[in-house]
Amino acid sequence: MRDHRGIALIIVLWIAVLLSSITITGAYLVRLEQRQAYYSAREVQLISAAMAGMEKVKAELIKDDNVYDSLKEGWKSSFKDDFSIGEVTVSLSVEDEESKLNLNTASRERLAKLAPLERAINSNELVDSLIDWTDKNTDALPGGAEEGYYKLLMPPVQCKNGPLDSIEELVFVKGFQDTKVIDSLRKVATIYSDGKVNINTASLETLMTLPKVNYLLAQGIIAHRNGKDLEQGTEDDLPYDTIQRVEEVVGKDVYKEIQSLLTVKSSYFKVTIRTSFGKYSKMVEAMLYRQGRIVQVKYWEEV
Ligand SMILES: [Ca+2]
Ligand SMILES: [Ca+2]
Ligand SMILES: [Ca+2]
Repeated sequence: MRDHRGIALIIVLWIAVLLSSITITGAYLVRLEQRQAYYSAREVQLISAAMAGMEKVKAELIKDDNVYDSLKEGWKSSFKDDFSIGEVTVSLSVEDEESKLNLNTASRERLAKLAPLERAINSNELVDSLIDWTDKNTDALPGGAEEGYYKLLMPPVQCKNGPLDSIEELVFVKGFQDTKVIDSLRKVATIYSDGKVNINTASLETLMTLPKVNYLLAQGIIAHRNGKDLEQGTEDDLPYDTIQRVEEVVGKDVYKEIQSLLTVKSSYFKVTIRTSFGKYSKMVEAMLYRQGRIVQVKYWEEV
């Protein structure tokens, strides 16, 4: 009898242990589900704030004066400081793609003068390979490569013989396997403009790719538009309202060489948005295309 009681007690204890472990597992599962729901709600909150941020940029671009585009205008200057959307902090920056050199349309001379390509040890290889990759013909330049080279790779690669669809595509091009060059190009090169450079927004690196424009002239173009305080994007800036106005700075001869490569307006605007709440954050990149008063989203990418 005593033994039986003992066994019964053990069974009860075992059942209690089993039940409690089931309860623990159950509670754990419930907690995990709650946490997942919490994560995705947080994610939704961060993405919604990023979308709201992008809408603010669109609104600025729609109300912007389209005579020229400069760094003191609302699409650029309104986003210098972080702002809040609900509980989410939004850091946002806008760059016009016309401030950069278009890799699909630039001449060999200009590509060779673009800082990340000019400074690379294998500069000739990079420039020739890029041109061979995008030009329609199959004749390889001295430092370049065409399908004969790419089809022997393991695995073989199809030589594009057409324009780049993204800067990242360069990773397939001969000589570009050092991704540092691609990273630097992301800041000064584009594939989105019509090929003309906006003299109101162009960086020093971009301006220095123009024929006959050296460091001093490029500095001069920037100093002139920055106004008296020498700072860009401030109230006293003096944007070029027409391309002719740059002639005063560069002189007649240089102006004749570069005028067909210039613009004072921009159409493509890259928006980089970081949203954060506590330890959670999200990065998004979007490309906006403006035509008149219409702004389209070309891509939206979580990075
Ligand atoms: Ca404008
Ligand atoms: Ca080719
Ligand atoms: Ca200024």
